[in-house]
Amino acid sequence: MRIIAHVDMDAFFAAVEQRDNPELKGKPVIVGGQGPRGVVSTCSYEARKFKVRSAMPMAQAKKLCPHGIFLPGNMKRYQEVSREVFEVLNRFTPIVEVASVDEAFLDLTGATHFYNSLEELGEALQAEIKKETSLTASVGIAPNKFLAKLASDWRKPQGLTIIRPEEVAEFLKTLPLEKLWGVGPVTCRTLKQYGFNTAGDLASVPLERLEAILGKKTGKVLWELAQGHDPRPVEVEREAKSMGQEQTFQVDLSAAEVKAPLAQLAGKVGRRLRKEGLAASTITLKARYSDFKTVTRSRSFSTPIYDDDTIFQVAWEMLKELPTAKKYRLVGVTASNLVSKRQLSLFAEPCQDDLLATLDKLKAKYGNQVVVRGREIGG
Ligand code: TTP
Ligand code: MG
Repeated sequence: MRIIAHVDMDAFFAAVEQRDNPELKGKPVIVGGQGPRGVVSTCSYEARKFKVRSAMPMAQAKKLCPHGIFLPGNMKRYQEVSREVFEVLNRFTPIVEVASVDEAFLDLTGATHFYNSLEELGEALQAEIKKETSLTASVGIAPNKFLAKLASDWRKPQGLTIIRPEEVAEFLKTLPLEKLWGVGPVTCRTLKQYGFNTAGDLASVPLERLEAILGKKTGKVLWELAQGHDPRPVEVEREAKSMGQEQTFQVDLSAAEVKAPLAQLAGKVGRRLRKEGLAASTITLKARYSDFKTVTRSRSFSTPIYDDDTIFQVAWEMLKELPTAKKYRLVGVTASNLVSKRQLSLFAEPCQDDLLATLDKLKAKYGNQVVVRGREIGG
């Protein structure tokens, strides 16, 4: 049997702010976009008493908690602290999967014999994180990832919840469907129409019944989860470290002629980022001149990006800064220092996101040429 832990930092962005500025300790701190359409990224537990929540419009948070301390957030800082946390986790096992900026899975199967009990192991994780970063974490320990994540969420902040194999059925019996991995609002509504309300309800019918309602694939996955089964391994490097696209030209091109292909490359990189739900803190331009000399230029941002326009603008500016008389054999655009987009609600632009999603869908269905932006054909 495997022993999997899920570690989730408490009120992460807000806790970092409170740690870096002790005057904020014990106060309702709300981190999020400050613009008219800004949303709450997260808030301290003091602010949660006023019913402020992640993803809530900032204006609403201000009404609920007028005396709160509202901060714009500093992604670069949170990523630094995040790395400190992951370093601590790596002392317990090399099998650490970074699930988000403040969340990780650990396969501790081989580490348990150093401890007298799973409680002791969980407490050691929390204590070591606290000692090194002065931050608190909630920890869940269970036989698989699905259950470990449920467990870390069970009691927050500073919770430690252990689900032993013999406790799994009891734990799932009353678990609302929404908590099952991959159950979105649509699936949830469908299942409720058939009278299912909890994981226990799903577990109590034959597999074929769920396959008939949800299709073979989804039906099986959910039925297995409802039994408390989750075979997924802890994957050490789940996220790509970078994603890039490059193009070699039939004939060498001038800077002006490179503009259109560069825009197409930026669009491809943007689309891949969005498909994976990622955003890039760094964009790198690669250029090979007609004499085969190759140069790269990089630019980093504190607000990670994922839209074609910005990726293109950044790459194009870097290209314009290269010596003007050069001709190009090849150009490439690479996105790196990737973060998951969920961490970015701080900066989200809903309208732009809707447009991008629609364009991505069209291109996936009808091919890259279905919608072409002016600059991609030299406009
Ligand atoms: P969470 O772990 O979901 O939230 P949290 O750590 O702030 O609070 P807790 O775990 O104690 O409930 O997310 C981690 C960070 O990701 C969070 O600090 C801010 C960011 N985040 C967003 O930017 N937008 C969101 O909608 C959510 C849920 C999180
Ligand atoms: Mg958290």
